[in-house]
Amino acid sequence: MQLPAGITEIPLGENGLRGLQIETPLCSALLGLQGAQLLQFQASGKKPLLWLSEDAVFKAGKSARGGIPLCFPWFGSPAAEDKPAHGFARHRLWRLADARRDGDIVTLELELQDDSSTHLLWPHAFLARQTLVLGQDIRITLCVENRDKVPFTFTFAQHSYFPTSDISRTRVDGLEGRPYFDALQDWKILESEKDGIRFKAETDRVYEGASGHYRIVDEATGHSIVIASDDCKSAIVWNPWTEKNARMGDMGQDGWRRMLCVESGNTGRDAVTLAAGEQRCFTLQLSGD
Ligand code: TA6
Repeated sequence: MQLPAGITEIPLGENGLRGLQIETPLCSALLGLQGAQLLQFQASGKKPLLWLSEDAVFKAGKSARGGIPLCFPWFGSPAAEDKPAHGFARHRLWRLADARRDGDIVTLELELQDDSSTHLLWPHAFLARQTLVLGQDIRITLCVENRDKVPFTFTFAQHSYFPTSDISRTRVDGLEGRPYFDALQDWKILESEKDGIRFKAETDRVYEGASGHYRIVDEATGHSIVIASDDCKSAIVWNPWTEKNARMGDMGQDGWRRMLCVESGNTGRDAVTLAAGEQRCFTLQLSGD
């Protein structure tokens, strides 16, 4: 495919993965073709909007630690031991269906279709399309089409990694007082703080039926990140803190201090059921100041 000016295909790491480097007057970005994973994004004159681990690993079948991995067609750890956590979409090579530039706005469309190997994990015919519109902000839209003869149900999350100067001075607004499932306390249902979420230990919370609109405030610098979606009703808030960071091996030295995940999708009771032939799309907008 002939790529527009400002978009260049480049190698990612040493294991044969490829990516697209985007350089325009509005932004600089890097997209991994494995998983259609936006890895880096920085609008001109602003701070990086996504966090990518200094120890991120680029190899087939493993999603790089950071950016926005897509968890699909399930979020979380499935009951079956032989199935990957967070689905298989982030481990697959997506087809670049289109790359456009309108002025300085870049639009990338990538597709993932079922095949015999995905049927072993999830016995359905589907087409997933991930469209990224990159300008001063990120707009990412996942469309899922049921190409099967029967309905199917899926869950998903855009597993967004964001930077912060100091997690202990970071607040997440928009989930005040809401109930959440605490993944660290056997999914016990607890209530969110009334004055915003702060981080004092490993944090792993799943919210369902939430608003889709949140703000991350870096209180040390005054910078904030706005997360907006009318289609994603679940939110997952995660920081691995010290011990899990050390166990993970690709978080970098003390990476946990400078990142958090506020993920947007539809999980649990927000799961999506599509009739045969039906398609639904889910848009997420990310912006920084
Ligand atoms: O979204 C939070 C979470 O489910 C955590 O429990 C942690 O496992 C994180 O995702 C990262 O998962 P990964 O499979 O990418 O290492």
